[in-house]
Amino acid sequence: MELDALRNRYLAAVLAAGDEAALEEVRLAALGKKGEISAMMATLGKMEPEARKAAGAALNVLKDEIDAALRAKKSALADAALDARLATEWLDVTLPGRPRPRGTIHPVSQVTEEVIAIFADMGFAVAEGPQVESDWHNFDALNIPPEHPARQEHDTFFMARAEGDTRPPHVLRTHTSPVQIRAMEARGAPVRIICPGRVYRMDMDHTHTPMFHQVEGLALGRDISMAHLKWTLEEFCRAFFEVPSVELRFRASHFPFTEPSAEVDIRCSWAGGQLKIGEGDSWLEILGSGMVHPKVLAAGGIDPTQWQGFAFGMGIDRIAMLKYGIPDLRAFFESDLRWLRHYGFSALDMPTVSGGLSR
Ligand code: 2NL
Repeated sequence: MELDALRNRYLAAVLAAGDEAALEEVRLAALGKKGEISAMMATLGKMEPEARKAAGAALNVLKDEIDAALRAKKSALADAALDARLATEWLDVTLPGRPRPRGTIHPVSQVTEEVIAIFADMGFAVAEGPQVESDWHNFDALNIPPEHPARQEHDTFFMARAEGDTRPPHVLRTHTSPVQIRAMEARGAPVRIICPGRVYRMDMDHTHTPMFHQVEGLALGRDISMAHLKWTLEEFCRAFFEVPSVELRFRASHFPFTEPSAEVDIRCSWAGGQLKIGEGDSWLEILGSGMVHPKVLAAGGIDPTQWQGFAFGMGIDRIAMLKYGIPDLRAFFESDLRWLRHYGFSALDMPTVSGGLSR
């Protein structure tokens, strides 16, 4: 009778347990080391052999019964918990996919990477520098003294000066040349670098934007000559425009920072209104270049009696337009998504000289 009451009480408690923790409490109360059934088992030793046999068997049956009920309830609780999770964590796999908006690589970024890949292949490292420059790095060091007309031609943006500060104001760099001055100061010679980046001039019309992109190159050694310049630029143009051969024309020119100086044209054709590089009877100006002026070497801390070399500069936006047939410069900086989708590149097609530049 006593065991029946015990059985009913524990089986009811098992049924009533709402979660695994409650169920574990029931198990401990009944079958735990200090549980009620265990305590009763401990009293068997003091019984007469006949009574012990009967009581022991009954207790074992009861223990097995409660144990079975506990297991059944435990598995029922686990099933219920899984059902509850499945009820909330569902996914309608028949829904149509929602394509995420996908960006593209801007033609300026693409062309910058192409130019870097080509020059890296010829042993040029990339150098970068500040866009707000000292007047000295942007002009004086490049043999452009204060009264030089080139200062006016550059349509410079000047930074605000503190009240009473009489030093020349800093400027938004008008070319990436100051990066090369800094590289000469920091690395000395020999050196082979290219400097791509943003430059600023106060100019705005069909073919000019107040911010545009330039890449300049510098190679200094004991006996680097115009011949090296010519080979380097031919090699660059062949790789960049992806044509088997190019013809360049060097026209005598003038820059304050090079002597001699040359503007470089590339042979092209406009037949049918389509620009074709490398063939035809027209010439297209693509860059400026020359042998670095001794005063510029000296400004960069390099002895012009020991070292010499070439430098060149070109507009990234301009060569991007030529290569990819983009008609309007100003659209480059308008952030028009339709334009960006049309002229942009896939992020997965990083340009390499061996793998192709513009697949
Ligand atoms: C152009 C012409 C040029 C350079 C840039 C340069 C830099 C140093 C020393 C000497 Cl540190 N020269 N740069 C030389 C010749 C031409 O750019 O038409 N750029 C768009």
